[in-house]
Parts: sequence; structure tokens; C-alpha cells
Amino acid sequence: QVYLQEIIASTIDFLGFQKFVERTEPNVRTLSRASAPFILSSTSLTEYSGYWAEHPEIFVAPAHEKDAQKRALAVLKWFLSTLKQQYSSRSEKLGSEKKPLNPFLGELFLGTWKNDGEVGETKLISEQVSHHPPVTAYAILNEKNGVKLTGYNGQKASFSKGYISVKQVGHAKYYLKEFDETYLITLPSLHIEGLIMGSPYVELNKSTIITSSSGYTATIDYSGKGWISGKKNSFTAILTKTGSKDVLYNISGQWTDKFSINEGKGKNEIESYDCKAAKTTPLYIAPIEEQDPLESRRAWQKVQEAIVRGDMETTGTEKSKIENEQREMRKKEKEENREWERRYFTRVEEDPEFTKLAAKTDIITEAEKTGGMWVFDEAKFAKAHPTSS
Ligand code: HCR
Repeated sequence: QVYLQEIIASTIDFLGFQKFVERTEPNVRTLSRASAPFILSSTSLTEYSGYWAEHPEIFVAPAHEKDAQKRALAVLKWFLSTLKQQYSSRSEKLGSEKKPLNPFLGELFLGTWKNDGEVGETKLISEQVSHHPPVTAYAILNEKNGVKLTGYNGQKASFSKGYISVKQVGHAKYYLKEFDETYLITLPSLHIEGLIMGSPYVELNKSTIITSSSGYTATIDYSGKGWISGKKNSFTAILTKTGSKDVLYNISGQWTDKFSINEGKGKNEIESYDCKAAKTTPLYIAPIEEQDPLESRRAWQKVQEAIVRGDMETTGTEKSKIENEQREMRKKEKEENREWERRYFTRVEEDPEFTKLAAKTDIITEAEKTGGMWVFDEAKFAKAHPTSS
């Protein structure tokens, strides 16, 4: 019981839903500032943006596909290949899902995947663009292949009887320079399972839509244990021409295990993918002493070391130092009537590319506007990295 309360409380604390819970779940309130060591991760949420491209060769593969239909399939395959990293890598590495560090406004996580040959370098830029509500924006750039992924996401949680559901707010855009083609990707909802057994893990629900400016739409439907296949982390996906019901390809399997890609509606397999066998490329991150003070691992160093040691007192003290410093900064900005300048992203009222493609998806526009829409700002990037591009 205490374990469940601690997890719910910690998720509330993290996703900033104190007020809602104070009204609906008063027992949980007293715990909402506490965090038991067994659920804490030493990784900040800004690092999660890297999960989009841990297989850089799959990330850039669509750039080499001349046929538009096969290109749309390659984008779908890349997206599916990211799910295991995004939603189950903590459970695999740490034994269960953990609560990440809540990034401060302006926090950065920068890195590079250095691949040889055709793939080349892929840069990761992740920035916390909002603290209340928490929103992380990212850009992943592979100049050699002309591939760019940009996006942002926040989360909204709801609770009922120890069951945590998380809705993601935001979207991603995958861009191919050679074909001047954009794919708008919606983000799946998720819930936390295994709470009763004391080993929380993520299960995805509902669906993801990927719709392209070239006229293709992929729909991925998630189902967990006890659904059609009875296996956890299951999904079925179809690729069609946008607006058509004719299935060009269908894919089914488990996003943490194996899936098979079939032509048409039936079981005519043309490829299979083994999520467990696919090797990831390590992300190169500058040594701490060379990092900007706003870079995640430098800023959180003392907290992270304390979490790893299991030293909860130092964890609390060092966390409070960061939080107090941030509070002071926000106070000063308010007094001076200015806003924190985001380093790589800009808030916009409307993103025309998004508006055009979003009409074909189930993205709720109001939700998208929570805290603004964030776009990668090429001019800011060029200023910060004069030698790239
Ligand atoms: C919900 C979650 C924080 C947000 C994490 C997101 C949605 C962040 C964006 C990434 O691209 C994908 C992603 C993957 C994670 O699965 C998801 C996290 C899972 C748990 C965490 C809660 C805030 C922590 C709950 C407390 C634990 C102990 C269960």
C-alpha cells in the first residue's frame, strides 16, 4: 500500500498534478514530496530525447529509398524500432521503471552518435523549454543524409485506484531534405503496469498516427497483455495512402521483441525485425568539465552521484539547491519583466506545417498549445554552433 502511494505521489510530484490530487486523493498528499530510493532514477528526462535515434542507421535509412511508398514504410519501421528504447529500456537496465529527474528550465542534453560510412554523425539537441508544465523539445540532425527529427513533448497524468495513466502532449516531425518530405508523428498514451507486484513497467495504449506530406498514413494500434494476442507490448500497424482503406503493408508483433512486415493485408512477410538483436550506437557526450553549466550531467552531477550511492539526504539537499536557484531566477525574471531565453527553440502560435498535416490525425489542437508550440530555431542553432551547417 505504502509502495503504491509512494509511486503515485512521486508521479504526481513529477508531472505537477498536486492540486488535482489534493482534491481527489487526500491520503496521497502527505507523501507527494517524498521519494523512496527504490523508485528514483539518476537520469534526467532531457536525456530521453536520445531514444529516438539509438539506431542511427535505421534513422537515416528512409533517405536512401527512392520509392515514396517504400520510404513511408522505412519511416514506419524506424519509428517502431525506437519504442523498445523509449518505453522499456529503464525496466531492462534497472529492473523496473523509475522516476526520472525533473529537468529545470533551460536544461540541455547534447550529444553525438558517431557512425562510420554512409550513416555519419547524428547530433542530439534536447532542451527543457518549460518547467510548469514540464516540456522537453529536441532536434536530431544527420546532415550527411539530410534527415532531421524535431519535436517536443509533455505529459498529463491521471489516477484511479493505484493505476497511473499518462497522456503525451506534443508531436514529432521527421524531415527528409532530398525529397522535401515531412512526416508528422503523434505520441502514444501509456499506463504503468506491475505496480501491485512492485516492478512497474510501461504499457502503451491507443494509437500512433504517422502522416506524410507525400500522401501516406501509418496507424499503429497498441495492445497489452490480455488483449488480442495476450502478449505484453503488442501492436498492429498498417500503411495506406492517406484517405484510402487499401492496406499497402501490415506489421504486427511486439515492440520489445519481434515484429514482421507483410505486404498487403495478409501474412505475406517481406521482412522481420528483432528488437532484441538490434544493436544500439552509444551516444558520445562531452566530458563533464567541458560541458556547459546548463548541460544535464554537469548540472545534476552531485544529485546523480548521491542517488547512485543511495544517499537520500545529499540527494535532497543537492536537489533543493538547484530548485532554489531556479526559483530565484524566475523571481528575478518576473521583476525585470522578461522571460528565460531558450537556447535552441522558439515558441510559436502556429506551425503551418503542423496544422496542414495535423488535420489528418487525432492530435487535439488545444492540448498541443499547452505552454505553447515549440519549434527548432535554425538561426539560434547556427549562432550556437557556427561551424555546423
Ligand atoms: C511517464 C514517465 C515520464 C515520461 C516518459 C516519456 C513519456 C518521456 C518522453 C519519451 O520520449 C518517452 C517516455 C518514456 C517513459 O516511458 C515515460 C515515463 C515512464 C514513467 C515516468 C513517470 C513520471 C514516473 C512514474 C513513477 C515510476 C516509479 C513508475
